[in-house]
Amino acid sequence: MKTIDVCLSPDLMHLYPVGDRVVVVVDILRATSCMVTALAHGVKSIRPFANLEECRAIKAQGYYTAGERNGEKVEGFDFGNSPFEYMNKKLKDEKIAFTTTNGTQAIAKSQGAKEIIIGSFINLSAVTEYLKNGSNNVLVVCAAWKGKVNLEDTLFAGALVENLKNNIEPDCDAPLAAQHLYNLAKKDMVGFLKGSSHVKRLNRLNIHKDIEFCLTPDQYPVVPKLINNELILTQ
Ligand code: 3SL
Repeated sequence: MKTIDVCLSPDLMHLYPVGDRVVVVVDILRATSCMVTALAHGVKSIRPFANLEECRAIKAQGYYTAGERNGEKVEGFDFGNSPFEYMNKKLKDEKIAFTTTNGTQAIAKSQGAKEIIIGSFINLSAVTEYLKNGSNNVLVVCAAWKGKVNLEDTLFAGALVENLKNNIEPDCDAPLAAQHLYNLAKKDMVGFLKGSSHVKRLNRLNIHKDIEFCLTPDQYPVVPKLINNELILTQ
């Protein structure tokens, strides 16, 4: 049987060889939720950058610049990191260069994987089906917060483990821990996450509606995939 493991922080990536795995990068609040929303609403491609200045520089090549640092839109960028900004007709068939505090860093640290796809609650079932049908072992990479484990990405990893329990076997204890946590939280994820660090951080910035949106499963049946350094929809 195929296996699924969970890397709870990008700082633990050295423990996980990725060359033969499909990596699911997850940053529920909010980077991967934005990526899924943007592509589902017709954005042509998203180029993720770990480095802010490299992201800024590529604007000259016809990209919109987007993203945040510490939750706030980067000065001079076209868009920030709220999924609602990407439900925008102006962005149809356009290319976006995207950089965030944790999400795009996790993508950079996953380079070398057999495949890199993007997961969030809003495309949970599509990602589940994709992994069920694939032939590779799975690693879920939680973007976390500056190396520190967070609850919302762990819950998503647990949701995948739970959904795939008849098809893919947990590789170690992190997937089991995530699965238990998800089963505790699934009836009311917003309530479960009330005291979590990033929810408190976003609430301090008055970003409330994004939280509920990002925790609402299955809004888009799409699976963004990294191909030649660009996230695109292949199906
Ligand atoms: O760290 C990230 O990648 C962001 O998603 C964080 S924030 O939600 O924009 O604060």
